[in-house]
Amino acid sequence: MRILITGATGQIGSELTLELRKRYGGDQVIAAGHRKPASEELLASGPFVALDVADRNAFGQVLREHRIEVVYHLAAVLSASGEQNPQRAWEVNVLGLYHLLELARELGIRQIFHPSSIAVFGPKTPRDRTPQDTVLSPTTMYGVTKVTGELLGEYYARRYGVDIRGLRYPGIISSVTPPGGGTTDYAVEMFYYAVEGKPYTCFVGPETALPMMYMPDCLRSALELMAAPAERLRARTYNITAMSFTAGELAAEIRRHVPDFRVEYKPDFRQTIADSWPRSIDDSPAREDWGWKPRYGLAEMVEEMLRALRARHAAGKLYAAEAR
Ligand code: AKB
Repeated sequence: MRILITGATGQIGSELTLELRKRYGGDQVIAAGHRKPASEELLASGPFVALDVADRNAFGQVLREHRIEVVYHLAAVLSASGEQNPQRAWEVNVLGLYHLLELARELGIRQIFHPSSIAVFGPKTPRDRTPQDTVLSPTTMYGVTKVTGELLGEYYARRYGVDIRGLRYPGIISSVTPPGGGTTDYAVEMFYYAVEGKPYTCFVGPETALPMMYMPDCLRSALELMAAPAERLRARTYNITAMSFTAGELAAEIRRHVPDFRVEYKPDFRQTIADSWPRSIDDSPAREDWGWKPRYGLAEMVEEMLRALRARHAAGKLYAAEAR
């Protein structure tokens, strides 16, 4: 199976690339990104190509040259960056997907994974245990692009038989590549500061609750959805979650392991974005249709995050500033 991962240098892409290379072999999995990977392992374990997904010719060339059959299309501008540059968010998130869908029908790409986000929801959506089928009326450009992406995918599936599948990811927490430009990034940054022994200034208030997921669950959910028999799937894009906590609860859980960790709260424009998103998600359709079940809750995730980041810190390979 020849696989392409766009956004391969990003938070999810960098780990998904390594996982897919373990399963299918390094040469079968092509990593594509708009910048050179920071990780030596990513460069050493298989091919890397530079790609701007908004450039249709370049996208087509990569798909043809590498005889790609399956695409994990992770390239995206996230919510906070999207508010700084909404035009670029549209180009990458919508135009990039549109090019891929057109190329998929032309070249007969077998399967596409395209993540969506809790950002498809907005202030008019019920905020607790937000259901799968509900109001999709986001107030961020990122949310607008993700709703558009879901609808485009459904159209191409119905009209042209493209097998595209997606998940509405919550905030993803990981210890390898820091996220960039998201509203949920504080939930990763906090760990870096705690491990470095530095106080952290959090850009949302302590009462802000959002749904979250630890990276191993995030990777497994994508791979399980892609492997699910098509006839079991009632939706193209599923709600998915693992846990929900407030920023204050996360700080308190970290403090159980790092007692002198200090957090100051200074909400900025990202507070408004967080306030427009669900506090918790109902992912029962994913559980019923393809057996989704998270393995990590808050306590297990915090323990593992601290263990992984402390090891990097001890090896001199961790800088709190890199998480910002
Ligand atoms: C963001 O904060 O923008 C992302 C997301 C929830 O999609 N992490």
